[in-house]
Amino acid sequence: MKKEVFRGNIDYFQIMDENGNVDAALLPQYVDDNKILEMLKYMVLARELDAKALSLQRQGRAVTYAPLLGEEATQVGSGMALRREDYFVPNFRQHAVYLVRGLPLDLFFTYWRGYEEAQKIPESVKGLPVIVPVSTQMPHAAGVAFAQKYKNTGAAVIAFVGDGGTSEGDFYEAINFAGEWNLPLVTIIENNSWAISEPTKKQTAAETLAQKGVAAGIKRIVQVDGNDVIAVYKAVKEAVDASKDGPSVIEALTYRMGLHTTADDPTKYRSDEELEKWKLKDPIARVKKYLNGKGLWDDEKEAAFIEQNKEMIDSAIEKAESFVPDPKSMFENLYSFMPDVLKEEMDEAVKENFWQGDLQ
Ligand SMILES: Cc1ncc(C[n+]2csc(CCOP(=O)(O)OP(=O)(O)O)c2C)c(N)n1
Ligand SMILES: [Mg+2]
Repeated sequence: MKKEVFRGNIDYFQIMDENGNVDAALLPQYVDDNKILEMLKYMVLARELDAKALSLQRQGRAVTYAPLLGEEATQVGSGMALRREDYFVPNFRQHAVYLVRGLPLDLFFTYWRGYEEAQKIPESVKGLPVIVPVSTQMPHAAGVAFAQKYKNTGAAVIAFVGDGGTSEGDFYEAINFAGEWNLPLVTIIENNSWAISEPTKKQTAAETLAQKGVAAGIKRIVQVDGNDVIAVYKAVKEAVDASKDGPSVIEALTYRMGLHTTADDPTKYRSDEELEKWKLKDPIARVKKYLNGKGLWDDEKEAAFIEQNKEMIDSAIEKAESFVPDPKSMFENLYSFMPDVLKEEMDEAVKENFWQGDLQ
């Protein structure tokens, strides 16, 4: 006897193409021009902040930074699709999600100046701190989603993972757990085509990263143009709305147009032609074309908007740069209670005053 026991498929969709043309059949009713304008403004602001953080690092005023250039649509589209009660779990590149969720900008700059104190994320943001060890955020995200289900809060948890992150055991464990427990977990694979110098096609023999969710028994799986903010918004909104019925996996196809981090030089491993090809798919340019055609945006409006943000950004940087760390926090935040041996080290450090002059 022989019978088919499984068959699956993954759909891809794009709503706004590279030229700003919209597929009217796919455009949801809840996305009007005002919404699209709001999306554009967040993306432009995210790019402005990103450039500023990069420039601060180059001036020695920030530590290693992971730019988001090129990934604005994936992050803004996702962030805007969340409801107030939903949580998000980032890795280390989702600055625009924090932005949309209202993280005070001085905390963004303070963290990237190297101060963990800025990782006490305000409760209203409903986001976990930046997580650098690849994919370790995934089991945490599944745990937060389990808590929502257990407490019956109705909230969804949106977890971000990179293409490289989907090769880690933690990723599979988390989505397997979410599938088995039918958790309100929305996993967004931010496939920016590279994991440092490793291209996505070398990560896996699978045709898509989205299909990894199939093995976890996850029913809602989709691949979207991650440079199309409307497609991302729709995919995440639908996943969030359906989260009470179980988990989703969304693969957003995007491109890291900049550096992996400020410690990286991508010219060593990728071609200019590839970058040029992706510049034509810029997530911001297509929305500008669309809104320009409607008379809602132009270069003048954009210049005024960028200028108008400057004061807010500069005062956030000023606040971040006036932050004076308490070196005791190096010791205090390691354990829920402090072991004696650590306390001895801390007391000695305080007595010796060993950091004076180094940190300020
Ligand atoms: C467990 C672990 N292994 C290795 C690293 C070093 N590392 C930092 S980012 C990165 C690549 C991540 O690629 P991806 O998941 O695609 O995210 P992206 O950086 O492209 O946003 C690696 C290998 C790390 N931080 N953690
Ligand atoms: Mg990547």
